[in-house]
Amino acid sequence: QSPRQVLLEAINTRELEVYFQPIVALNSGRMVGAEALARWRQPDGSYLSPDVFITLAEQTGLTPKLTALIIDKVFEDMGSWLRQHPDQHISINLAPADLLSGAVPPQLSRLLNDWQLSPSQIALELTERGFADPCVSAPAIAGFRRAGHAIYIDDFGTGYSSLSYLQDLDIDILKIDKSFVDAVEHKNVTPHIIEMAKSLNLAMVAEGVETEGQLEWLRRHGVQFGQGWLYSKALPKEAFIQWAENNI
Ligand code: G
Ligand code: G
Ligand code: MN
Ligand code: NA
Repeated sequence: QSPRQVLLEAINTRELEVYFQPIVALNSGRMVGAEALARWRQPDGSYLSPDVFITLAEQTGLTPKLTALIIDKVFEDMGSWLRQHPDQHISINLAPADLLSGAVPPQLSRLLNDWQLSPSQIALELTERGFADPCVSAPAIAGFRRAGHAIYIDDFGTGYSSLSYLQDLDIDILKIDKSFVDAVEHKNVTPHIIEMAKSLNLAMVAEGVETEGQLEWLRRHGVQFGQGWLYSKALPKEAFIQWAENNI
């Protein structure tokens, strides 16, 4: 069997799982939401890195199927919890092919209606790579915004999106890539990234926050939100809900 066939089988049998990593307001330490992260457990019990199978999906045309399963599972796992916590949200990662396919907006609209949830409870994360073709990304983003979803730019600082382009798109939040968070106490690039976000009037989520020192630095520099192992790793549904109950 080819790697593509194995992945397709795992999608069709709904074997892929979703974990949830809390996103926290840095000043209060309170949770504001979570990012949904795909996980694929192998027969030997180990987990294959999403960097591997997300890339495999992108290279073999399986992204729309994979994304549809992840979105289904986000609602299956968290729909009822989101109903009980209307101020909380889950952010879902989309790949460039998801913007092209056009399948995500109707799926979200159907599930939000089934679960009677507000579109503000589902945010969408797009990487800067996702902007490669503005003719595709601009209308897709506009559609999500019209439907009431927030848009997060993932891995901000690692790509090449021009500031004016980001300004034209109706973006809500920039996620500062972990590599810049790692560097805060030693290098000088991160303040520039933060200044860019501020000049665009965008809020920020710092990714990969691991230490109190980083937390202090980020707070001092006006970064509002963060996620990382300092708070919690990505957790399966039950463990996540338990963590959330203690941190809302
Ligand atoms: O945190 P983690 O190691 O699980 O994530 C590795 C990479 O895989 C990250 O860049 C993350 O954005 C990406 N990723 C995780 N889950 C998904 C998903 O459901 N869809 C897409 N497109 N990317 C994902
Ligand atoms: O969507 P994105 O590619 O940004 O996914 C975030 C990735 O970073 C995931 O692989 C997630 O598991 C990982 N991650 C999240 N928090 C931390 C952290 O504090 N430290 C490290 N080393 N990795 C993290
Ligand atoms: Mn992400
Ligand atoms: Na990221």
